[in-house]
Parts: sequence; structure tokens; C-alpha cells
Amino acid sequence: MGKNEGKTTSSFKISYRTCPLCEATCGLEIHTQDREVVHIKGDKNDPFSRGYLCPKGFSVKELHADPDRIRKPMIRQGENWREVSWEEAFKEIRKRLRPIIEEYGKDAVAVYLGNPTVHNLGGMLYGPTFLRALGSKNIFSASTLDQIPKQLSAEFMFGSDANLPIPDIDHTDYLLMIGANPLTSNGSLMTAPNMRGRIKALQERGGKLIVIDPVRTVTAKQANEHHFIRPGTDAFFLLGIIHTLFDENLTKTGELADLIHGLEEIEKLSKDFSPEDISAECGIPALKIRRLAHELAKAPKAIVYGRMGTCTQLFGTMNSWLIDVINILTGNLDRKGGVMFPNPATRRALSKKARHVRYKRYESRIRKSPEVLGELPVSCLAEEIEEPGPGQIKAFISVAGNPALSVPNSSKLQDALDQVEFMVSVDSYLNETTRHAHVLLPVPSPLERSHYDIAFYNLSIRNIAHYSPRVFELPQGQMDEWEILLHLANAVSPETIAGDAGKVWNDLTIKELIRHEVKNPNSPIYERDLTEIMGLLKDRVGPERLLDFYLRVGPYGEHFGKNPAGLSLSVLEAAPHGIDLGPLQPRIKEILQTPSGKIELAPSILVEDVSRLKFSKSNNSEELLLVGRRDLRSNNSWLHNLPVLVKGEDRCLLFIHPNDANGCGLSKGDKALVQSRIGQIEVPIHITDDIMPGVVSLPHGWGHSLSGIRLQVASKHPGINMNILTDEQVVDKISGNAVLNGVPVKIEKVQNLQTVSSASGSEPK
Ligand SMILES: Nc1nc2c(c(=O)[nH]1)N[C@H]1C(S)=C(S)[C@@H](COP(=O)(O)OP(=O)(O)OC[C@H]3O[C@@H](n4cnc5c(=O)[nH]c(N)nc54)[C@H](O)[C@@H]3O)O[C@H]1N2
Ligand SMILES: Nc1nc2c(c(=O)[nH]1)N[C@H]1C(S)=C(S)[C@@H](COP(=O)(O)OP(=O)(O)OC[C@H]3O[C@@H](n4cnc5c(=O)[nH]c(N)nc54)[C@H](O)[C@@H]3O)O[C@H]1N2
Ligand code: SF4
Ligand SMILES: [Mo]
Repeated sequence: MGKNEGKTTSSFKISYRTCPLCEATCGLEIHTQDREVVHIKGDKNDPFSRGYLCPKGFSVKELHADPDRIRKPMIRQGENWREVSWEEAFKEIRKRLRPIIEEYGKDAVAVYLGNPTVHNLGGMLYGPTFLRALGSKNIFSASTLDQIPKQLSAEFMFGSDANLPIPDIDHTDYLLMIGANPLTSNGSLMTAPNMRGRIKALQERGGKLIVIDPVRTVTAKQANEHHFIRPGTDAFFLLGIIHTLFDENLTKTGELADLIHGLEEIEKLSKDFSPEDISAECGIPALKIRRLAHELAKAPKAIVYGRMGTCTQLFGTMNSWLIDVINILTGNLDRKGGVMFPNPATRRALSKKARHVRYKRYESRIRKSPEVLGELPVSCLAEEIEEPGPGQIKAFISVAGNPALSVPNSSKLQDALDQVEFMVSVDSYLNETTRHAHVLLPVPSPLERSHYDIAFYNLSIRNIAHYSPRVFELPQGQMDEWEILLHLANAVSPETIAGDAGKVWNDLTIKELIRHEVKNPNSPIYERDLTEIMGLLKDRVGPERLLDFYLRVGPYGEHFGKNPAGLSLSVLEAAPHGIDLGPLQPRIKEILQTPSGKIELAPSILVEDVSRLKFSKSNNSEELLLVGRRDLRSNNSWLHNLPVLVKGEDRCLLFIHPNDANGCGLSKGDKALVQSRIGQIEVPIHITDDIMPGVVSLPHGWGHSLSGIRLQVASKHPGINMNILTDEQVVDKISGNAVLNGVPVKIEKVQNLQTVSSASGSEPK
């Protein structure tokens, strides 16, 4: 504890703020002197994280101070970047983008929204305004590299992707965890700080954690049981469980029975998948599968939870669906200790019950991949840029994304980015993606912007509301992220707005929201006057005004005077550690939005897809299957420039089982040549029996050896990009989601020892 704590000298300050780096939403206590961070520790008074912090939480100090962070807008001419004013930057953007839109149409401009957008209040609230102003179908995001299969299965089953069933981990007795490693990732689609503590508590109350993963991960080591599974075969395993539940009369749908549609169909399709039939495919003995089904059915409260490993594979949507089918068949959906639907403070009342599924309303131009929840799969991006013809992408805007490293067949996308006529990036770094931009617009450091986890409280294991004001004022001449997005909206619009464009677009955004809300009979402000509501919000601007509005009309809100004790932004401002709104409560009837008004247990698109599974074949035995790996001190592609997170031994290593190393002629200290259909890389190896024989793993987000980047620290720890190997043509057929796990590769020893010191990659000729 600093000796100044408690007292406030003129320049010393203690601030409380939610960490914006991952889904866990830990509370930080930040000690600052003038504009410098002196110290960061966990906020013990945060009702959710109670002082928990991972190493990345501390790294916010280095992130804020990083000299490589871009601080002025820049325009590129050839290889050279020139700092310019914001005015000049937006003038250039308009000058270059409008003619493209006028000549080729709106779809000629593509956008990629990267992962940190979801951790950014301005990005979450104003991204949609920008996308609406642009009106392009070519919208891509990190979702199709990640969780869109889960969202799509929820859209089919429950009628909206906004309601995902979240594990009520604090009250369960049995957690079957598939393809997730929360002790490293800190949890995903399960917002909960201190996963280790929560798993320990589960075990201390007599509960069990079972992990299904082709790797004995840190989480697997903490589990009561771990079973290896052959990558990409989870759907067989899940159907084996479902088969057993029916076969041995273990189903108990309980209170949900009247709400379920399609039970018989599930029973019928599971008939072909007895544990004995599918055991060889997934590599888990039939008896074990039957026992797990029994335990799930018999545990007082149980959860099946799947994450990255189940989504980013050939049967991502099927897995996401079958996981919830099991939760329903065992009576664990929407009940304490099972999987539940959060009730976030910013939730708006539904205007109508039934919705149309947002799927296949249009398709991508080249491979005809279906639209999924308003976007197209990012695996299609490179071909949409490269293939000429009507509808070709001519301009590209990246916001908070590094697709040049993150997408499968990244080399192809890098080549494609060289071909776009004009590219804008909104980003904090000059990196592998933004080096291709013509205009780079820098964003504030996390400590220079306010924060509220509007996305993650939708996925949280408790209902929480925590607002963090900025720790530092915006530096002179720095635009906030939301202002950048509104100026971009202005720059792509047919008519620009004279005067303060940011203010006009900002007013448009809030007025549209209020207009919608006062027309909704279920809203607490139904038929109220727009001008009156605008007046009641007049003291706030930007994200704060929108957030205040959402909180005030939300389920705990003060409803613009109708419920004076309720929530508003002022209430949160007076509670700097955040407010705990309690554990999750059953609410299925409130959230169901399917046209039938029921839970669709057997959506026809997914049922039909099961025939694809039947015909899927085991891979060629000469090939190994490559899976991904996360590391506690990484965050996808973008924190490798912080010394505290890259110090120590090289982590970009190929993990390989001793038998396979032997088979490939590899021994300790060697380097492997890894080849896939798409590309090849050379990478140092780590031999370990923590990985299933036949499987190898690599982390993603590395590969900082490209020219033209400004990442002094990362360039010294470049690693190698595993997406040189992943295949953009191989996707989950239903959602178009990328397959980042279970990629067939061949491995041999690199003979030329002179190259051992650094990882390198190349495309096959
Ligand atoms: N092989 C393989 N590939 C993968 C994965 C895998 O497991 N294996 N994982 C996939 C997953 S789950 C994801 S989510 C994607 C992530 O991939 P991306 O969506 O590309 O996201 P990041 O790699 O996190 O890059 C984030 C970018 O945003 C910038 N940035 C950081 N904060 C901000 C901010 O506040 N505002 C703005 N405007 N910019 C900011 C950073 O400088 C960086 O350029 O990668 C995917 N790729
Ligand atoms: N430290 C750190 N934390 C992060 C991130 C990070 O890069 N670093 N990224 C964040 C992001 S964007 C996300 S989306 C989350 C992801 O959060 P998680 O899903 O918890 O993290 P992963 O480590 O990707 O876990 C996927 C697991 O699936 C296993 N797996 C691979 N293939 C298969 C398969 O076919 N079947 C099964 N059953 N398992 C398989 C892998 O071995 C791995 O252990 O993490 C977030 N948190
Ligand atoms: S677990 Fe996530 S939210 Fe918590 S300190 Fe680490 S990076 Fe930040
Ligand atoms: Mo992700």
C-alpha cells in the first residue's frame, strides 16, 4: 500500500476501474501521480472480483505508458507516415471513400470489428451508428473467429442471440467443461473473475469439475477428471451422452417440459450415436461416456459448458446446440446451479415477442456463405477483396482488430490488404494490419476513457453494474473512440453535416433510441415525450448519456422518475467499486422469442446438419491435428509490446507428445517444420505428455517480424503466426465460423540448424 493512500495530494490519486482486457471484468485500484501510473493492484472492495487480478491487470500501467502507442492521426504515403490533424485525416477519408461508394456502391466498403471493440463502451454504443451510416453488407468481426456458433444456436433455440445460457458456476454441483481453459483465459461466455477460486469453491462443497480437452491444460490439472478427446469430434461425444440419457431413461425436463418443442426428434437422431458406436471416433471409452451421462443426470445441479474448442471447429454450431440440448434434457436450463440467463442492468424491454431468425438473409459474393446475425464470416474476407467483379470490396476499415494475424490463412489476407484501394484503421498501434492502412486514427489509452462492460454483463455469472470514469483526462488533441466512429459515420454519408458533426450524429443516435423506446408498450417510458426525456438527460454527452439512458429504462432503473430508488448513472458514479445486483434468477419465459413461443430443441437446419457429421471421416493417420493454445500473459495479438508480458522464455512453441516427436525424428531443442494445405512454418518444439498423442498445439497472435510495424518490444519477441497454417476454406458449414482447431498438419525436423534461433514462416510455392 502506498504511503500516500487515503490522503490526496494535489497530483496523487487513487482510482477504481474495471480492467478492460478480458471478459473477467476485474476491479483495479490504480495509483497515479500526475499523468503517470505508479501502481496497480486488485480492488478488494470490488463486489465481484474482491481483489483478484491476473498479470495482465498490472500491464495496464505499461500499456498506458507504451511509447509505441500511436498518439496522432497519421496518413501513409508509400512507406512513410506523416502526422496530420484530425480534420485533415477525416477530409482525406471522405475524399477517398465517397468516390468508391458512389462508383461501386456501399458494399464496396468492408469493415472488420476486432475483439477489443466489445471491451470498449464507445465502440459498443457508437459502432452501430457508424455501421448504419455506411450500410454495407460486408461487415466482418472477430465473432466469426470465435463464438458466433453459440450465438446462432441460441438464435435458433431461444429466438435471440442476445440471450446465451451462462453457467451458474457458484451454485452448481457438477461442471462438465468442454474445449475451454478458463484458468488461462480467465473465462469466456462466462464473465467471472477468479475462476480458480470459483472452481476451488465448487470442489470444496463436494462438487466436481470434469474437463474434456485434447490437452491436459492448467484447468484440466485442477479438475477432478480430465479426458482427452480427438479434436473436432465433440459432436459425437455429445450425441453419445444424449443417446445414453434416452437409452437409460435419464431425461428429466422438469418444469421446462411444456416449453419444449422437438423432444422426439432429438431422441430419434441420437439413436445412431450410441457410446459404443462413437467411442472410437472421439477417443473416449464408451463406458466413460455412459458414466458421465449418468453423473450429469443424477447430480442435483449440473452444467455442460463448451467454449473456443467447441466453437472453432468443423461442427461448431452443432456442438453449441447439443450442449444446451443436454442442459435441457437433464433439467438444468434456467435453474439455479445450471445454465441461466443474466438480467443485465442495461437490458431494454422487448418490443415484441417473436423475431425472425437473423440468418441467410443475404450471402457472400464468392463462396455464397450465408449471412449470420448481420455479418459475413471473416474467412471470406480475402477472396471478397481479391476476386474482381461487381460487388468487389475496394476499401477496408479495421476497428480494434488485427485480422492480418487473427484470421485463417492470414498470408492471403495480408496480400489482399495490399490490393484495397483505400484503407482506414482505428487502432492504438502500427501493427501487422494497420501498416496496410492509408489513414491511421489513434484511440485513447484504456485509462483515458470511461468504461462499462455493456457486453459482458450479458454473459456474467452474477448481475453486476460497474461504471468506471476516466482515470486521466483525454490528452489535448486526442479524440475519444466514440467521436472517431461518429466522424467516420459522417465521412461515409452522402451529405456531410456542417458545424459540429460529432454532436449532430450523437443527438441522432440518442433520439433514435428514445423514439423507439417510447413506442414500446413494454417499456417503462411508453408514450413519454421525447423532448422531456432528452431534457432529463441534458447534463450528459456521448457514451455517458447513452449509458444513463439504458440504465434508467433498464430492469433496475429509476424509469425517469417512476422508480426513484432505481439505477441511473449517478447511482453508479456514487459506487466506485461497482454494485452487485445479485445472483442469476430463472427467466426463460421472459426471454423466449421464437415464433412458436417454445424452446426449439430440434431446429431443422441443425438436425439436417447431423448427416454431415455422419459422413465426416477420421483424418489421415500420417497427419497430426493442430489445435490452439492461450497463455496467461497474452491477449490475442496485441499485448506482446509490453515488456512485463513478454519477458522470460519464448512461449511460441509447438507442443508435441513424446511418441509423435519420436515418430517425426524430433528431440529436445529441435525445430519443427510444420506444413498444412495452406502454408508452412518453422517453430521450436516443446515435448510434453500433457498433449494427446496425434495432436500438436501452437499459440496464436504471434508473428511480429513483418516490416513496417512499430512495435519495438514485440519485434524482439516475434514468434510465428499459427494462422499461416489454418485454412480459410474450411469452416463450420452452418455459421461459416473459422476452424482454428483440428487443422491437419505434417511435421518433420528442420535440418538446417542455423535457422534455429528465430521462428519463420512462408507460403508454399
Ligand atoms: N489460430 C487462432 N487464431 C485465432 C484464435 C485462436 O484461438 N487461434 N482466436 C480468435 C479469437 S477468439 C479472437 S477474439 C480473435 C481476435 O483477433 P482480433 O479481432 O484481430 O483482435 P486482437 O488480436 O485482439 O487485436 C486487437 C487490435 O485492436 C487494437 N486495440 C486494442 N485496444 C483497442 C481499443 O480500445 N480501440 C481500438 N480501436 N483498438 C484497440 C490493438 O492494437 C490490435 O490491433 O483472434 C482469433 N484468431
Ligand atoms: N490469457 C489470455 N486470455 C484470453 C485470451 C488470450 O488470448 N489470452 N483471449 C480471450 C478470447 S478472445 C477468448 S475467445 C477466450 C477463449 O477462452 P477459452 O475458450 O477458455 O480459451 P482457449 O484457451 O482457447 O480454450 C480452448 C480449449 O479448447 C481445446 N480444444 C481445441 N480443440 C478442441 C476440440 O476439438 N475439442 C475440445 N473439446 N477441445 C478442444 C484447447 O486445447 C483449449 O484448451 O479467452 C479470452 N482470454
Ligand atoms: S483476468 Fe482479465 S479482467 Fe482480470 S485482470 Fe486479468 S486481464 Fe484484467
Ligand atoms: Mo475471442
